[in-house]
Amino acid sequence: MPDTTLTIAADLRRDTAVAEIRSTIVDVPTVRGHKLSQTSITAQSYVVVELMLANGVTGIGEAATLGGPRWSEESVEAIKANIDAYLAPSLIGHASDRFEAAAARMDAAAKRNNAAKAAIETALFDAVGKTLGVPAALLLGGIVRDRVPVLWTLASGDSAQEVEEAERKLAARLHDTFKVKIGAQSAEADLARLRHLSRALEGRARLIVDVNQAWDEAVSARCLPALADMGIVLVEQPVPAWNVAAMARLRARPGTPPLLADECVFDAHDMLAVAQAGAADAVSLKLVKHAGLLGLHKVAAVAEAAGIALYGGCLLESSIGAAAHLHAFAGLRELAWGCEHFGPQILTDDLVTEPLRFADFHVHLPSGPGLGVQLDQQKLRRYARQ
Ligand code: MUC
Ligand code: MG
Repeated sequence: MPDTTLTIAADLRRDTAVAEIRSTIVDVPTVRGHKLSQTSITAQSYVVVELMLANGVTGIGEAATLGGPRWSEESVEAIKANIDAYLAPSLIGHASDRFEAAAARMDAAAKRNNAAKAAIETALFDAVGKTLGVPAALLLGGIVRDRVPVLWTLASGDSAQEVEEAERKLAARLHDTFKVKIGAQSAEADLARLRHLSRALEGRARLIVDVNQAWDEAVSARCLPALADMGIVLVEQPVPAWNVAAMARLRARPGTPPLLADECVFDAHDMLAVAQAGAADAVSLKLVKHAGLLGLHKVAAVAEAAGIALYGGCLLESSIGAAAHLHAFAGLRELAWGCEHFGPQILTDDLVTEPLRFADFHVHLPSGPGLGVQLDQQKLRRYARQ
């Protein structure tokens, strides 16, 4: 009796070699201005990756940025250039189901460039999942959760408008946790804005803040107790990413709310350093930081080992990138802080045929093989940068 398993595996291997990788820069308008400490946007720019296998199946991925090379060092222009010149060539002919080996090849072809790598690895999981007829989450260890609590970010900078926006999201049963972007104005102005928001929403919603590295240690020491007094339940990246020691000292001060590490944790080594320094209570997991779904799970494993809680982060991805994150989050044993994948809701349009489902304060894992979403070629052409 011939061993058919080996034959099938061999066919799969030959057929699922990477044949072509295509990258497209797109710009999608947002429904309102979105202001952070270091940048302000009225459109989201992405690089959409299409990865074709020898068997004809196409997988998709997305690299998100926020206001050019200002949130991190990557910009869509550089992401496309490095995918086309270095990362895509490193994978042509590679067996697409050899994910870790693919990540090693990309690391040999380019240092960092984590958002670019994440978009390509996402497309690998999508293509292989579609080939095998299984969800990407299954290839990562299986599904623990089919939906994730999802927060909304308030970032117009105008607290009256933000209260109105939060009321609309609460009434629609879409979001009851709100992340407020601060750091673009003075700490005093932000504290006044937060007092207005916390009074207006008291007892009906949870508030967290993201300072996006804008405060130094002295300003943080002065303001963190005031945030706790207002009932802010989590403070994200108050100080610059390099200042892990300050995060640890601030966290040890009485009256400091739980701290969420974002820009200071890109890879598993950063996570270990933050854990050893006792610098965070939680960590924001994002594909653009961890270079892919495998990297995200490695960071999560270090955090879990250190007793650091997990928070499903974003960079305002469309339904492509948000679906990729949901598949990475689906298999985590715990995700104490839910996620912030509101991205598809802040865009005026989406890039997939059927956007993600938001209901009952959750975002739902799309069913179906691979990412469970399909690229809308017409939208890709409409928003492609000429
Ligand atoms: C960040 O720093 O968390 C996440 C939500 C948002 O509005 O900005 C991103 C980036
Ligand atoms: Mg952040």
